[in-house]
Amino acid sequence: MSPRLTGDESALWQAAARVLDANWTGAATVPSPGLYPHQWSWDSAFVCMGLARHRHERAEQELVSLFRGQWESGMLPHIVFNGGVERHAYFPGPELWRSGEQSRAPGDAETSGITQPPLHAFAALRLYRAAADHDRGRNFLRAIWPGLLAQHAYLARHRDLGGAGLAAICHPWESGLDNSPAWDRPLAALQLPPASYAPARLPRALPTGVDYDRYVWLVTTFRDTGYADGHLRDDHPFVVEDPLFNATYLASTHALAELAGIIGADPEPHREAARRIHEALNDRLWDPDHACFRPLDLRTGKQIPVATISSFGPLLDPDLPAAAVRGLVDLLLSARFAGAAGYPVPTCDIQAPSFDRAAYWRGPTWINTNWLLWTGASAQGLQVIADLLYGSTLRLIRQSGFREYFDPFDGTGRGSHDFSWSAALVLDLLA
Ligand code: 9YW
Repeated sequence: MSPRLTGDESALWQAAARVLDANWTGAATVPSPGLYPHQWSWDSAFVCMGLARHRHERAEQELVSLFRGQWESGMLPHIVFNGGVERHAYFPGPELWRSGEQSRAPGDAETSGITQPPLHAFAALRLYRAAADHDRGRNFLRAIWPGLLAQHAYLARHRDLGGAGLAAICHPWESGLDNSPAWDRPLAALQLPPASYAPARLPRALPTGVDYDRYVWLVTTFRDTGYADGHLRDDHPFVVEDPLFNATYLASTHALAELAGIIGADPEPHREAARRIHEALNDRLWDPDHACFRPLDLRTGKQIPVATISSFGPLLDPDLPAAAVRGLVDLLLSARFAGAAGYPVPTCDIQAPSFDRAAYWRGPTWINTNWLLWTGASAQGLQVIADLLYGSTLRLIRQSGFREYFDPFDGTGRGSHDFSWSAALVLDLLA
């Protein structure tokens, strides 16, 4: 069902809906059929926000399929593999993760062994709000509630490695921003054994070579402990508190409090959890000298200096102090992030030596991060910024289609075509 739209918007809506229909497997949506033939966790949350506007039942199914991959510990894996796809269609596939050997992993689905930004309670709340039938919506929430609670309990119990209330990531892939320059330092500090990994054939324009060696080594190191929580706490060499990951954690924790109210559960524990995350986010990841948020490397105890798109994540915090809002707005509108008039936000500071306009999360602009900033700016009452993000994000799609990512200076489309979250979030923007 499409909302009342102009002719041009209606054509865009139909095109976005066609992409999502084509990428639907019958149980879930793949990010891109050729490149990513499985189900990814934060992709599904974004897809759910779009499907909520288009095919409500499918949006519910999307989340249900994802939570089928949830581990006994509550860990929601970043990939749920599609058993119907040829085993070598994607690397790293189930053979790297070996979830089948883990008693805590589900018996009927192969998955990865790490997680991704926890946007799912936030998505479930938006899904409920978009529901035509609220009784039905409430029933769905009751069904998905235990999975959401377990996901958050896992993060609080097993990922609060700094002890202050934030969730730490143990792999760049957990951030969703795989090759962000933010991870260069902690990756460079890893001591890899010689020839730990023979590079596989990578049929994709993704980070390769030395980065991939490090990514894969981090996985095998964790996997070979049986994905032990104690290993993450005591030994794992990559442990970082990331602003964007924790901003989604906070937004979803607030959403849990609201969802609790809707289904008749107690919202107070979630409000309390949100207060704790908010405080830790602002105490630990805010850099007052540079007026922006930065990841904290728990192995060195130092903040990571480069400013990236993640620095703006805390705009999702409804209680963000006014000084932080001002600092982020100044940075966003400065030549470091608003270098190209008419195009939305690059994923890395344009003036940083590591910026690369063509390289994935090292510079290009992405629909999902623009959407998160748009959502945050709208919630902060930053209407002019929200409108700028809205217009420039739709401009990318009108100019170049539903591409995976875009050149931040001229809007050229890059990566895969018909990318699911690009289409889904357009539906949400237009609705
Ligand atoms: C990979 C699926 C995923 C996203 C990540 C993105 C990329 C997969 O694709 O990672 O092979 O590196 O970085 O955010 O969830 O769209």
